[in-house]
Amino acid sequence: MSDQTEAKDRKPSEGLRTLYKRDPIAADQQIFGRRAHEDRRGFLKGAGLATMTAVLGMAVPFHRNFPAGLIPAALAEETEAFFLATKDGLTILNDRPVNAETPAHLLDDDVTPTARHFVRNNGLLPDEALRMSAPNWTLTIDGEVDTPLTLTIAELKERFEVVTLNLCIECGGNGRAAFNPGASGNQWTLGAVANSAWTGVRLADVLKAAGVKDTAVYTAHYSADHHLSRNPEKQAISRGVPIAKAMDPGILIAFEMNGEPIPALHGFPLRLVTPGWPGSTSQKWLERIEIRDQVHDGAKMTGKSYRVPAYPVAPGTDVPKEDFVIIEAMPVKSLITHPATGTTAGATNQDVEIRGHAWAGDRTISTVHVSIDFGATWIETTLSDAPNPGSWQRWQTRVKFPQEGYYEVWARATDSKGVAQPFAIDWNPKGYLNNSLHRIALTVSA
Ligand SMILES: Nc1nc2c(c(=O)[nH]1)N[C@H]1C(S)=C(S)[C@@H](COP(=O)(O)O)O[C@H]1N2
Ligand SMILES: [Mo]
Repeated sequence: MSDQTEAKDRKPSEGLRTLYKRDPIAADQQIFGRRAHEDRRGFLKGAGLATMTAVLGMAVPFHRNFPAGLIPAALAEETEAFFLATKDGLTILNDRPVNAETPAHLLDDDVTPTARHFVRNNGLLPDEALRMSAPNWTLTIDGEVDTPLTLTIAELKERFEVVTLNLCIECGGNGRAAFNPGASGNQWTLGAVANSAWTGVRLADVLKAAGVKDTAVYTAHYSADHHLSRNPEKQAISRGVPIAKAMDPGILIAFEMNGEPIPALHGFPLRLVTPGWPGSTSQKWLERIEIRDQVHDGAKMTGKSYRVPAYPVAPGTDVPKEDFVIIEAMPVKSLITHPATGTTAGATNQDVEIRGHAWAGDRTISTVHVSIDFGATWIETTLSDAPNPGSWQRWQTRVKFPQEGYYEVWARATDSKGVAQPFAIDWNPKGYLNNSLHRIALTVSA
């Protein structure tokens, strides 16, 4: 993919122009994933055709004449707030690293469009990687295997069955903002979850080809992004899964997202997608999977990262480190994606459609109920089957509101083992796994 194609496909918007003014390094990383220059002046000096085209959103016929260090006049008057060029309506939590979530009503599609998929980066995008063309990218499988493999993406496609699956990725910290006492980390509200269509080969098939030894215990995922410090000795994140989970045919080594090469922000050109487990197990910019004879100890595997106490604790409890366990499957959860919270649902006794999605880690959903009377009574909704394991499930129903005024709609999903979403948060020190029920506010007119 050339820089030019990328710029054209991504239709950089006014928001991006603003970002270029405010923070060219962050903007450059978002588009090209390469190290930008030390300041805006330097950035513009070094800007080539691709950068100018991206910034302006169109061709620049006389770009060769553009004086170094000058800021395009089209950008001079921009005053908008920080915005991600390739995203549609996301809330930006952080720009270094980039973290952005999606308001619930923008997650209404069964298959989440790329522009609405949340972004969670622990470090900085790979630089060389994105300029490197995908054909040269390789994935190495080594460690406790009979035959270590190093394969290009073309070889992966040739040797293994290519499948497309709708897969739900949710960040382990989704919902953290509601914790009290609060927990440090990204203050995700509801929208660090998405269900895009991913195309790739099954991790299990590749591991079988390498021949996993009896000594295999855990995977270790390595990628090309940078630690925030840019210290090459440090990794932004390197997590893994138990070998039994790695053999789950639902996990993909993916090279396409929604029918296109995976965008830079989401792991171009290769990533893991491990549905139902914390998003951190879905390593982006994937270069290597080492099979280990013990639990992985990479960045964000140890300490309290992606771990919860082994037993329920009261809010605010100081739990000793050794009592924490690694989060595996994510718990049952649902979202109301229509109507949008804070809107007028319609008039008294009018039929109002309420709908959303539900998902449950390695399980499926058995029922979703909604309440419009603050939980006094519950209505069972119509639930669709998942198109494939690992996808969220659509639920919907129609309700009538008996009189004008303020209402809340509450949704509550129950999984295939009979576990339902809790009413209140199951508190833990790092703010993970908040699957308490989703509530929206609606007004009904006379
Ligand atoms: N290499 C790499 N992979 C990564 C991350 C990262 O920072 N670097 N973040 C992880 C986390 S915590 C989550 S929740 C998901 C988010 O995927 P997305 O940005 O495509 O939504 O990517 C995971 N994979
Ligand atoms: Mo995450």
